[in-house]
Amino acid sequence: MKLTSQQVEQFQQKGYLNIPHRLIAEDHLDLLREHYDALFAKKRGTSGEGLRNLAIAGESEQDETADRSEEMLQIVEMWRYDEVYRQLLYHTPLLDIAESLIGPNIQLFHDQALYKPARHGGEVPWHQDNGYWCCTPSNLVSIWIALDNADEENGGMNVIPGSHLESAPNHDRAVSEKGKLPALLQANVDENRAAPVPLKAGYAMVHHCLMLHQTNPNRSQRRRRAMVIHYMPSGTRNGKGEVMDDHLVLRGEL
Ligand SMILES: O=C(O)CCC(=O)C(=O)O
Repeated sequence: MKLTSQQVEQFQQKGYLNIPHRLIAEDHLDLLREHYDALFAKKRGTSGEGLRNLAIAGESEQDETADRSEEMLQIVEMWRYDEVYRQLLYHTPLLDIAESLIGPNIQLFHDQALYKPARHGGEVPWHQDNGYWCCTPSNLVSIWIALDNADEENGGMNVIPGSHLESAPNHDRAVSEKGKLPALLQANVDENRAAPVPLKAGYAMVHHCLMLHQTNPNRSQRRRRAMVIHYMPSGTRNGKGEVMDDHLVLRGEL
């Protein structure tokens, strides 16, 4: 289902949209959760095989004295490891939303699973996605899918509405109470402007790559599993100025 013109206008003004209709049916959600858990279980304890803990606090991610008690676990390119996640890239309800916002020629920038375990799930400080990516033109959109109910208690998404239309903030290396977070960036924001975006499992939000957002630590008894797919209009250039013609074309053409 394409977005209505009102929804597109809302996205253009606010930089994000809480999609009001369910995108992932219950049986599909069960399958995604099962494969998600299996992959995280398989990769737990490995290093250099696609699983990262973004919440490591220390001088570097390799620093042996770093604090690893918080976990903001990430697997990038889930689709390369698992057929169910490869198929998710072509899920019509998701691509319809992307097409409504970036047009008919859609490539995958990348996807990622972002898992905050119960009780010790780490934070993701305020940032713009393009603060990491430096893509041009900066027209990428991300669909962030809740695989569990995600809210203020377990590290759901918070946003600064309209921030994608403002001048770009500086991003510095993030610092938490436990020290430097070598894997993460951080921008200064006026938190009085922040708005939570609670989502039920199977629902999603879409955000612009310049819209500032953040997630809190998960101190609840509930885990927070999320999956995000980053879409780009064909022809987008990476931070080195190269057209990414080797990335998957999900709909339309290069
Ligand atoms: O899932 C999270 O906690 C952070 C998500 C995020 O920053 C993103 O999708 O760009």
